[in-house]
Amino acid sequence: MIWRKTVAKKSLIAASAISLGAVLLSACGDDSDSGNDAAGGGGDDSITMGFAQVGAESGWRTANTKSVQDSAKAEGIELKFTDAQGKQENQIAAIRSYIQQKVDVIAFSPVVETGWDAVLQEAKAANIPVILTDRAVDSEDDSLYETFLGSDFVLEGEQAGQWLVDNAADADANGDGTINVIQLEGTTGAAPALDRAEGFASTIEAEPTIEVTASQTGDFTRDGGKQVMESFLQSDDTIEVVYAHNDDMGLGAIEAIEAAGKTPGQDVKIITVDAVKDGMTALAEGKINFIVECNPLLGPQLMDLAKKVVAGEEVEPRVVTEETTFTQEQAKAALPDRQY
Ligand code: GYE
Repeated sequence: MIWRKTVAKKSLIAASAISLGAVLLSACGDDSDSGNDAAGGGGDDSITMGFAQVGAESGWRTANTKSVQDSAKAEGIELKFTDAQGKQENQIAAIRSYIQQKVDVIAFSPVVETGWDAVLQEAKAANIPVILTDRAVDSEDDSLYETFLGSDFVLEGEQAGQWLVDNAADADANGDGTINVIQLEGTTGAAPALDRAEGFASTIEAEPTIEVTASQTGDFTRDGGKQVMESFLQSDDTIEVVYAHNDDMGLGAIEAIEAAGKTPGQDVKIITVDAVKDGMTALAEGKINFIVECNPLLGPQLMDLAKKVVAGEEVEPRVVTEETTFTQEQAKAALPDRQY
């Protein structure tokens, strides 16, 4: 999509990835909690944030929620938190209620990319700044939010695809010269599902033996991944690779693969995104082959940005989180210190 490409470009020029350490340091040195009463608030200096979370669909989301809650507490920011249970209408209702309550700043992780302009116009009219966290919106009007803090999902898809290109020969379990890949997509219409599919597809083009033969949403849940994988396995006995848009769906697929009498990680190679503890454990055990990290610990950066926008300071329009990738050996080394 044009908008996303523009932002990606903008991010290369304008946004510097803030390292977590630097943010933590600066956050430690600043406990001024400056409020912007023009934007609402209770007339004192404390900041109230309304946060509309997607839901609790995955290990990533659980870690993200905890990070936001812990960081708000640490920074003395009053957090009003809602869980939209995966429904856009619930998120819109939560944002409207934050506008009514005249919070100082609204942050949310949009469940899907489109359909936000009306409610964001309402926040703008009420003079309440909005921060997009984790997922982007698809809107022509970038004056509707101050900044977008989160990962580069296209890059994540590219990294997943690159691993497969590099390991193509190894993935051809039945030795017929083609690599039969199935894709477990995230929530339909969500930025990470669209972008992870796009990055993967454009990268595997480099290796014509790789073919995505089926692709379906598992809604970022373990159960969803398991069910879709079960039905794929019933209709196709030649699946050699699973590319799952998150660990949870990959873990569900592992259950289905084992139930079908196959060995995940060997008969069927598995690539996922997130690198939460359960995913990293399966990677270290050899059941997953490669994980692209997506960092859920956005809380410290979010609170830092919130303080700045409430104080009327300029912030970068795009803040990209730093992340890495893990092979099985790297997972073994990283697991003991993994926080989530
Ligand atoms: O990868 C997935 C979660 O938006 C980056 O949402 C997030 C994604 C994450 O459900 O596990």
